[in-house]
Amino acid sequence: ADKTQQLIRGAAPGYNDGLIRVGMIQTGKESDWRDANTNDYLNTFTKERGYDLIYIDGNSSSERQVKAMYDLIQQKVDYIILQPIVETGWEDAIHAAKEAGIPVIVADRKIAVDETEYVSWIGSDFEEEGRKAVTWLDQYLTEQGRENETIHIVLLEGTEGATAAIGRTNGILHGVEEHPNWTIVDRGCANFTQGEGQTYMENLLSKGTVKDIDVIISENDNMIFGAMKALDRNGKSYGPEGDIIMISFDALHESFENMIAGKLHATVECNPLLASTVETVIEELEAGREVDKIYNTEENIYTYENAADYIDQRKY
Ligand code: GYE
Repeated sequence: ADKTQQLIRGAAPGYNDGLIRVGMIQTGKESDWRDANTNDYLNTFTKERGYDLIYIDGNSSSERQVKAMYDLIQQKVDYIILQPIVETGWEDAIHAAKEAGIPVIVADRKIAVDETEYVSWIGSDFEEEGRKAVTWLDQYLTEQGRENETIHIVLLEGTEGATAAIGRTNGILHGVEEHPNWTIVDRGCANFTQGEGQTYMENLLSKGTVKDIDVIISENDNMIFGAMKALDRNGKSYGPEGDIIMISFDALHESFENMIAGKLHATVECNPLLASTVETVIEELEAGREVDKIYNTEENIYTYENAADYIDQRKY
């Protein structure tokens, strides 16, 4: 920040230190993706780099997140970064920030409010991620000569009402609809956590209602790691060296290890490193320039066939 900006800033007494005060509302600690995302913010918005970061962990509670927004407004921060758990329930809090003249930058998941209420949204095209997973499955089954077989799919879903879950589910279900021989034999929410992924799969296997599982699609890596534990305990084989086709999302380093070990077929990349784009938006606003409404991240899909080529470059 230049001198003029430093003088304007810090209206609240005691904060006239020239730092840009940024309030950040995080979802919680539900996954390894989330840890990478949190660390990225903590490493970007440092005092050394000119920021005073007020980091708030939402503890997986939407109410807590909304309350945090009002707290930050009261503290008169310069910017609010919002990473919402769910899309709904934000109208009043977002509007209050706007009235207070505090720019809100939404990142990762989205909020269901008019787009004039916030500055920008930075994140992934989750529906496209879902489509990538089914496109890969389609190709793989064809390669295996199984394109006309009945394919029984279990879908492990992320948090209800979260953009990442809504988008991925939509992309996946559209793909399933296009294949009359594919059928979802079971689907349910495991909140993006490894523990719930394991419990969900253990319950499913112990109920015994689903006889055939050809594919498990999990809306993040941690839930599939949990599912793997449940499969192990029930003596079910999976991955390229086993029976069940395993697909997940995020592309964590641990998933590359699993793909190399023959336990995971494919993972759709979702980039958690959003802080530098958020910072760019703040810098543009500081300079009085216009910013885009949407910044999408570039993403790939990785498979057990190419995992060894990429594992060394993976940052999270
Ligand atoms: O896939 C999951 C995390 O919102 C994109 O949330 C994010 C998702 C990510 O907990 O692992």
